Parts: sequence; C-alpha cells; structure tokens
Amino acid sequence: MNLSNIIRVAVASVVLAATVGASEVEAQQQAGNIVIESAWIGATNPGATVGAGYVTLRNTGPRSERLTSAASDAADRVELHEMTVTNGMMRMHPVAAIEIPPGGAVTLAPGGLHIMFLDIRAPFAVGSTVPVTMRFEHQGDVQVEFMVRRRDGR
Ligand SMILES: [Cu+2]
Repeated sequence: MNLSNIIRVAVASVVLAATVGASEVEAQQQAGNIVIESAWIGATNPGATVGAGYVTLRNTGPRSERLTSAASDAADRVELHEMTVTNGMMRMHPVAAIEIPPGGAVTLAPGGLHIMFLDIRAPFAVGSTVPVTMRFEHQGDVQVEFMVRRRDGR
C-alpha cells in the first residue's frame, strides 16, 4: 500500500466535503494524475456470491495509465472483467488491465467493463460503502470507497 496516495485521496475528500457537502464526497477522488469519479457497486440479493463495481477513471497526466488489479476485504477475489455479446449471448471474461489514455477517461459501466467481486463475504447493501484498493501501473495503490447503490444505478 502506497501511503502517500491514501493521504492525497483523504485530503481531496476533505476539500470536497467542505465545498460540496458530505453526500458528494464519494463522487470524486484524486490521486496524482488519476481522477476517480462515481465509484459504485450494485446491491446484491441475499445469498448472492458475486457483485460488480463501476467507476469512471480520468487520466489528467501526459502518459498512458493502466488499472492492473483491484482488491477488497469484502470479497475473496476481485477481478477486472469485460462484458461482451457473442452470438447474442452476454458473456464476461477477465481482462489483464484497463487502459486510461493520457488526457482521456474510461468508464466501467453495466454491460461493459466492470470490477468483479467473487465470493463476497456479506451482501452489498444499498447505502453502505465497500473499500477497494485499485492498483495502477504508475500511480500505485489507491484506496477508493465504492458506494453501494441499486443495480439500476439510482
Ligand atoms: Cu464479471
């Protein structure tokens, strides 16, 4: 865990809390050149063993960045996944990394790229938060709080 990243995210959260109100804190976090927006996880039904997380990652830096893995105490395993349609069938499969171009952004959203939580330890309940460590090729580890929302994103 890269401590300086955690501190920077914490400072950004405090500034946001002072300017836009506590309810908006989870909406945006910054770590170096990476801006993390709208990190959320779909609520799970009782007995479900998997969940999916979504987020927008913005790269304000001059070079390409990559999200290479994620981890969370809330699940035994966390993988980066992509949903694709093949012969009319929705399938998902792991991807090695998610590229964020310089000056660009990538959005993980239902039906596409997502963070997959496997063997979750407890159901993801609406209104709770799930801490996730996101590992970037250059930025290192960034701690992000994902907000659990209804699966339609509201
Ligand atoms: Cu998946």
